[in-house]
Amino acid sequence: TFEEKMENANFPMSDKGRVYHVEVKRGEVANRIITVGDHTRAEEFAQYLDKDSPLFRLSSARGFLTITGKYKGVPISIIAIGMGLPMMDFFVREVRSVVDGQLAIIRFGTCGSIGAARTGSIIVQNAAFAITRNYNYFSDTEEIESELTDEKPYNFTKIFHADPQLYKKIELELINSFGEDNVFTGLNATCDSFYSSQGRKDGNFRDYNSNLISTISDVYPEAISLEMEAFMLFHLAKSSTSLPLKDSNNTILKNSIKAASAAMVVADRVTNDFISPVKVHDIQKVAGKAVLNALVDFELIYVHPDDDDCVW
Ligand code: R1P
Ligand code: URA
Repeated sequence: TFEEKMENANFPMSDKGRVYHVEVKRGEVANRIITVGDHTRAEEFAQYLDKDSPLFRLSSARGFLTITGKYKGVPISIIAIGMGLPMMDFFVREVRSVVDGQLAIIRFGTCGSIGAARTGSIIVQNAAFAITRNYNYFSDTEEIESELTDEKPYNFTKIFHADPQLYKKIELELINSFGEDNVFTGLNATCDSFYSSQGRKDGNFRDYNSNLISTISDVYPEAISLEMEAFMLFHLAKSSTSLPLKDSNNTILKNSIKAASAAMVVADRVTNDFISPVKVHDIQKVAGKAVLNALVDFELIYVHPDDDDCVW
């Protein structure tokens, strides 16, 4: 357990330099990161890391699992974060604070399909917007039911984009592994609930979401998938500040984080089919290698921490 003395309520860190929720410190996370939701997916991907390099593993009390090693000789971290927008926010901000240089972060998750992709296929999410429940709409049911309100039950954000070079590399590796017919590229909706803001019916709550999927098609006809984290990753990458590092042309590097995302379709929201767990593992085995290959092939500017404790 994490019992080091904590300092600085603004951005809490332990006296040994560990961040509060992910619990890693400088030298424990590489600049190239694959992030997943599920811990077993992280462990499956970790099996591909070089056997002749030591594996660093840290499981935090708040549900983050960090595994750092090398793939084809290149330092890589695989980080499982659980689910949802706040977990992505904790992960990106805390890891950014303990890693020097540029970061390349690829999310590999699962998603629902609202387009042509059937279960078992892969969606490269080259852009994302968020759908959040508009809590105000639910504050006065009488008003809603008499349609006296201008509020809408769900809010849609603008679109944020993946890094174009990074997502194209992932797309190419996935097409090489799964074939062109099984890989779709397009816009993703990141939702703040698996249920209400993804248009699932749940008789235990008044969700006012029976038209949500058709509203998505009206607002963003190009949207093809639904999941719960990619938007926050792209949004934070876009908001990331420039680095004091300079590239070979001596210009200051803008946006220190390069991000991309792909997900396997587990829920077909058109046919209502749901994938079997065995199939998920089969797909993960192939997809893990494809994503690792894309990540090590991506150029990054970084500095090895000059620290005896560095695990890579
Ligand atoms: C919901 O079942 C979870 O699956 C998807 C969603 O984004 C959400 O986190 O991704 P992961 O499989 O990576 O967790
Ligand atoms: N993850 C989601 O967020 N939604 C789905 O339908 C499937 C996986």
